Amino acid sequence: MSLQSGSSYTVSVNAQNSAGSGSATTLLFSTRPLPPQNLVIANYNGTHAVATWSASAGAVTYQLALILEDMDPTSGKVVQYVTPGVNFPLVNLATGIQYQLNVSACINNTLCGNPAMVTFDVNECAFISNDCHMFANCTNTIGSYTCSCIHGFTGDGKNCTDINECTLGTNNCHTNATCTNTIGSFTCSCNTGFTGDGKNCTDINECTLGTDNCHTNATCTNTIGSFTCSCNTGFTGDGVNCADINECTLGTH
Ligand SMILES: [Ca+2]
Ligand SMILES: [Ca+2]
Repeated sequence: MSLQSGSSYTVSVNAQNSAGSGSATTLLFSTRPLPPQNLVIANYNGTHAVATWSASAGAVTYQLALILEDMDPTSGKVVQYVTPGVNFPLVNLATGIQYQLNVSACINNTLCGNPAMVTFDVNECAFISNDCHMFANCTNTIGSYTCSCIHGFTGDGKNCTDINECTLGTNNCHTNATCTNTIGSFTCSCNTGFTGDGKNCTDINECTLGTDNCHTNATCTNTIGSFTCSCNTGFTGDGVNCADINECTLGTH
């Protein structure tokens, strides 16, 4: 004979012999319900939450036990029996505590099945003020929380200061670029005479681009990062200004 959990049964027994049947003896009994399924803490809002679960077959009431951090089952405080109930509000939760909620399905308030269990705590990172720095990430942990500085900042999470990547040399600016520190990061810009995104900088050929200022009668020579001008044969000057040499006057003809 197979029995279902969370069910009530009646068994009648009577003895028989050739002379007939005796009076029946009746036994009433019930089987314990299975643990509730899908027990979760939902609608979390700071120090308030709602425990929800799926109904157990045969359950008339549910027994809730809220167990605190030390996890000693004997410290579990029976919250109450809820009827019929597949949810229960949890209020005035305290920070810094790990909670365990046990929910058992009961046929009556004394015949309860094994509990479903869920652990939870107050999420200090949401809804609750915490002392993580404005440039830190807050991570909830069971019973507490941690703070860690975000990328580009250094510190213990309660205090975070900008990392100067330019003076520390932890930037990836090109050799021919200038690093500028910013709050949380840095920028790279190619130096004069170079072009690129600051991470890669290549020489500008001012001579072929025609952006040089060499004189009409001078020859432009590209250099890495700059260029030079030199007056052509027959002219004198610094390359930017070239004057004709009067070979007749100078007697160099
Ligand atoms: Ca920085
Ligand atoms: Ca150049």
